[in-house]
Amino acid sequence: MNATNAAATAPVIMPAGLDHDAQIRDIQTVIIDAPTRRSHKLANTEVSRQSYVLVSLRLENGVIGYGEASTLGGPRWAEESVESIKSVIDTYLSPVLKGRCALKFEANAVVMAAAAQRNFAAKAALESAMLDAAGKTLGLPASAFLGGAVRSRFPVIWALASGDPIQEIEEARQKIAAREFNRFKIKIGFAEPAADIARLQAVRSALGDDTLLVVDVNQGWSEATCLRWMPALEELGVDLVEQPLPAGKLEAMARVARRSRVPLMLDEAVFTPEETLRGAVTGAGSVLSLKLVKAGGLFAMKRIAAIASAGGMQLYGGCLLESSVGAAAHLACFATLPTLEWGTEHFGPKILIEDLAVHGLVYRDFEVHLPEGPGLGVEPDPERIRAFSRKG
Ligand code: MUC
Ligand code: MG
Repeated sequence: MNATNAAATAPVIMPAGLDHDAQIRDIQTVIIDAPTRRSHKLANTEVSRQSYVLVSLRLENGVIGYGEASTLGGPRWAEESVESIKSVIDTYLSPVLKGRCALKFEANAVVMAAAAQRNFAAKAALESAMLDAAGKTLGLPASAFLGGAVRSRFPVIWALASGDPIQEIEEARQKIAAREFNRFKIKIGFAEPAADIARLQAVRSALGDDTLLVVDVNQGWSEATCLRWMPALEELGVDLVEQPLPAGKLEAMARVARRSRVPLMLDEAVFTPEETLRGAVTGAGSVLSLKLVKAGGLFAMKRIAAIASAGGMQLYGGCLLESSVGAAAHLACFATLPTLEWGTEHFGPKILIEDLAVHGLVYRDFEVHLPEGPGLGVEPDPERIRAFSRKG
């Protein structure tokens, strides 16, 4: 027998009792609609309530792990909605996971992949809950299962997305004064390009040339619009332009990237490892936004980050307005990446009027901190979960 076969047939040894204690006994899902401090506008949607599916996964030892799946405007940002996520988990994923050991993360991912195609947000929420439960059982942070943290604080970006430059300048100034955020992302693509550029000009001159500015077009421009307006973004000293073109148009985005002096970031265009490889090979972007709703889990997200890095891309810790529960899962993975050139944009907990966690993430001196403690290091607040859970 060669070494590979020997490894495949060797029994998996678990510490005494753990295989039984860490068995998944029950999985519950609830849809949450949490009000935001202001309306958040994107090229393809606008939200004033942020919707999540909260997963509670109970082990045989009584420990409960939590995971969160975030969406933006129903199935508008991506194809999953909270209704579909809840239904896929309840109907297809929970039944195949129940009775399995929560610590067998990769094997559980294989089982989920066989039970449902794609549905990445649903799978990521379940894997987050497994990591939370496993960490609480063993007294380890979730990051320990991914190789351990190489950083515990992240420079953090705030998104300006009301569409009103006066409000946005005021909001940015408040964030800087509170020493929470001094880097900004601006959502464009919902107005005529000339109006977007005028709005950007106002924000840029109010915040000064040194302020880091990312522009997210959310697929709102064509190649022709890019040819006409990218020079104006360069002129304004924009640091990064995110997903200007529709997700499927990688070659067109590569042509825009070749002409641009501002780096382009791939977001909606890249979910899977194969799409990551293609994004790198075509040269469609030189930065990748990492999100659990795209990757389908923390282990997969780490693999995608490695493919992107190997292809020459820089990494950006993306978000989908998660609460501290979902954001903590992202940070657990981002903390273990050898490089994370652009830090993260996990501002979600701060845009909610009330975060879903008891003690949410800490934002201090323009950085967000990796929570300490076992598992994800944050606990949902039962009162708020009850208050914001969808009735009926
Ligand atoms: C996106 O496309 O990046 C993340 C931040 C934000 O403002 O919108 C989301 C989605
Ligand atoms: Mg984006």
